[in-house]
Amino acid sequence: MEYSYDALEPYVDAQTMELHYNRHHRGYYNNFLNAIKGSDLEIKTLEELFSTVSTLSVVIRNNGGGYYNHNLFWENMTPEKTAPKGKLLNDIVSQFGSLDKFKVEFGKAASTVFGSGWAWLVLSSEDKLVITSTPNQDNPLMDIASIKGTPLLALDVWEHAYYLKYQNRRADYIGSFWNVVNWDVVCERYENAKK
Ligand code: MN3
Repeated sequence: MEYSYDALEPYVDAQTMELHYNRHHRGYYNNFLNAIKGSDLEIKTLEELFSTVSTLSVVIRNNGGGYYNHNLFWENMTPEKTAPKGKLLNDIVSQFGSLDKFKVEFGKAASTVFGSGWAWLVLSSEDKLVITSTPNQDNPLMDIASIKGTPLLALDVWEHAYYLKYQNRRADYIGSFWNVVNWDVVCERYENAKK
């Protein structure tokens, strides 16, 4: 992580960040490394592994996904104030009507995940911006995902991501998320995905 545990206060509290990064994220990482240790999966990229995840063990799917998803999530947040711009902003407006409408749609996807999971903005294989969600630690790069694409923005809606500060008010956590989104990173991912 490129910022301190308290950097996203008051939107994401320091205690949540520390537990989330140090315990949850580290747990996925260690379990993933143990699961692939000594196998030919060690030399594969996570993207390669996700593309055939349906043939692999559920331990690899859950922990490889957990490791990868959290890396994206830390990276697409920042204490700096950023805003979408350029091609990404144009395409959000042309596909969702406005940035606010996009936020409403994304929020709906995040709030309707039943139980634990993630909300995503992806660039789909049809070259469209698509909002989707996945259960558990699945992600849109996985062959089992109902909507596949390149992840541009990830939001963790597991209770461990918000319960200490927001308790059961997931909608408030989702609303706060917009204050800490690193749009520079999202724009960069979009440009790279378009290449
Ligand atoms: Mn998490």
